[in-house]
Amino acid sequence: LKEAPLRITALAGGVGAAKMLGGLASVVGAEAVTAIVNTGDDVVLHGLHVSPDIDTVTYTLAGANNQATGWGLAGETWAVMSALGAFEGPDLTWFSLGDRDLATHLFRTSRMSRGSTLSEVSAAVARRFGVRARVLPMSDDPVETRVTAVLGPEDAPWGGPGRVEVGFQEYFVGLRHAVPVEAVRFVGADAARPAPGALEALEAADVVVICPSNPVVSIGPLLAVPGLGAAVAARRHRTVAVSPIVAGRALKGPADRMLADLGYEPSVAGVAKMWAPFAGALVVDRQDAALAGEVESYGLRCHVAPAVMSGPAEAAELARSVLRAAGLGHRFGGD
Ligand code: FO1
Repeated sequence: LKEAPLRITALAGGVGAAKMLGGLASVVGAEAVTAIVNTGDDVVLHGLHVSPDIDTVTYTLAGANNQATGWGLAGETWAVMSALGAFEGPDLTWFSLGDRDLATHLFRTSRMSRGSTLSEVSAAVARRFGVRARVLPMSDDPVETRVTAVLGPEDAPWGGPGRVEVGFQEYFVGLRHAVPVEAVRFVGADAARPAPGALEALEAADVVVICPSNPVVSIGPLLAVPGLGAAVAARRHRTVAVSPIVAGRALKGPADRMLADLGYEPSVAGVAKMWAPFAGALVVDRQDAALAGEVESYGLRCHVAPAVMSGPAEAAELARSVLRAAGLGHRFGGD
């Protein structure tokens, strides 16, 4: 009996999720993968709608991403940014937009100004880059992640010194996420509806993967969209999370510091506590093998496997570990 093709739906943020998705696509085929991507990082700059996590996922699945930074396009040129920097007045180049990346934002902004939804534009960008996986925003409605941080005098351009609420990119790029975080909120989440196809993708999935992204600001906004969090929780027995924290540290970005700032434990145990309502299993790196018992005490099966994706082969191996943790190892020639 020819088994139906596997269907994998992944909750994705930026760089770590993009690598995970690349690994999953290489194991089960890109057509079997649906990514539901965070849009809380989206920002309007120079009048252009920029969707960093959607673009990072799309460019990475296309094999077109800048390997050094993890975001933006490979082989980029910066003529527009350098020309923009030549003008007087406040710095307009703090968020680097490459010349070809700008075309994506021009296309997205142009199409949305004529009534296209973010879902429609994201599908068109994926087609243009030859991406066969489905790339869905978490919602077509605006959701804006805003961070309350404690700024120093040197952060005067961002409103410092003192406690200031800034947009996510002001925090992540402008302030280099180098400031303590006091609170995070997702403006608009309560009124946001899941993007078309997102709920169906969660319900139809043989396995739902919570990618190794920042639990607070990359997966958090997605789970805050009414209906999405509940749909993931309802599939808990078929949901596998991959820890973005290895040996107490984030592999990239501020996740460890942000978890600690916000009162969570920056460890696989802290991640297990956060994902307990949503996932039946957590994949942790071998460096955290000693914490497997504690992870399981929170009600998740703990699967110990190499969880640092230093290249495509490691990402594919982690994808196989995720599928094994979901009990689907037999489906792709795994054990
Ligand atoms: N991250 C930076 O640290 N500096 C940048 O100048 C920058 C520009 C940028 C442009 C387009 C894009 O899609 C992503 C970009 N990022 C930059 C990364 C971005 O801030 C993060 O990928 C996410 O928002 C967090 O996952």
